Amino acid sequence: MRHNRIMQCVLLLCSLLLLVGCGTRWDIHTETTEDTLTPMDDNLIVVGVSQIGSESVWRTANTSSIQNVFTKENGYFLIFDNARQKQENQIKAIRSFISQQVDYIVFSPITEDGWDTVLMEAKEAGIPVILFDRQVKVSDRSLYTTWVGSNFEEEGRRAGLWLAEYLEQTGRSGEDIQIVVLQGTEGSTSVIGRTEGFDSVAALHDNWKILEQADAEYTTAKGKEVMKDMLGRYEQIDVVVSQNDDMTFGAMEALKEAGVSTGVDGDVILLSFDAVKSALKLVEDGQINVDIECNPNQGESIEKVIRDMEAGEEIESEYYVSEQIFTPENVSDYLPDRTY
Ligand code: GYE
Repeated sequence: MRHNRIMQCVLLLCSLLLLVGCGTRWDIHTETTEDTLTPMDDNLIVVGVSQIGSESVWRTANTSSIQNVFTKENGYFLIFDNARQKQENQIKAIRSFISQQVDYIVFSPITEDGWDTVLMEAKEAGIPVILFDRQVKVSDRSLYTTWVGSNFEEEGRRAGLWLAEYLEQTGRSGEDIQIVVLQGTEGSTSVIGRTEGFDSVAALHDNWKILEQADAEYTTAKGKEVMKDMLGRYEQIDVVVSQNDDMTFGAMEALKEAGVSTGVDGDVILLSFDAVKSALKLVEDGQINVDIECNPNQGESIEKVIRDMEAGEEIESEYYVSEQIFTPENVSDYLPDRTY
């Protein structure tokens, strides 16, 4: 059965390639590795993965964790699509997976809305859907099997609780604190959760004033642009909360160009999220005060779900990955072994 399906996949993929002319395989947004085009034995599980894009260091690590586990050696035929930050590309990819009759559809929805129709098509095709990283808002929960990712609201809370403790430790808990927030992709689960979590702590501190929360799209370029604009509009900024390290890198460039220092002995307290290695080095240097980890290594958890489904095991409605926070006091213990 799987062998026929796979041969259909190969034939369909070849016909799709013909349709897009002499262009490379990548014209249809599907970065197909060599081995997904070779004839497969009939025991491989066909998995279609729609990834949001390549917007951040975290996303690259997240993609690697998936591609490293869904290999032929592990018993999988992987069809991977990079949606380049566009929901319509994800919907196209999911429809392509359905027409190729994959065994599982795995995807990280760029934003929470707009998925009911295509997920109903997958359900009608009898193809289980597993979400990772971000979530969907749908009218019928049965449109997907489960979700693997982070507790974003807890991440936001951790940032707020760390700031409260830091201000206490530095004798500033009674001061008026002006805060700006660089948010990621509007409408994404990580932004919604991190914002709600941080705001829930900020609401306990009357002396904290959140001046603005602006969409900087989780990218370095936009992070720099938005930070520069804020610096031009606010007389006093005491804290910058940046919802991923890539925006933090851009914000630090803008702050530096404005002659504003960050971190332990800086003018501005800087909180970041993701905790990728390059940012943790800045924590160790004291330029970032705290980095709230968001664990991108979700591939193994997703693969375990599929293995359990293949074995007819009970599946949970959600699976959380483990995470912590990093400060100049503890980061050196973890940096040497950090893989991303
Ligand atoms: O923080 C960011 C990526 O949804 C947790 O998306 C993910 C976020 C992550 O672009 O780097």
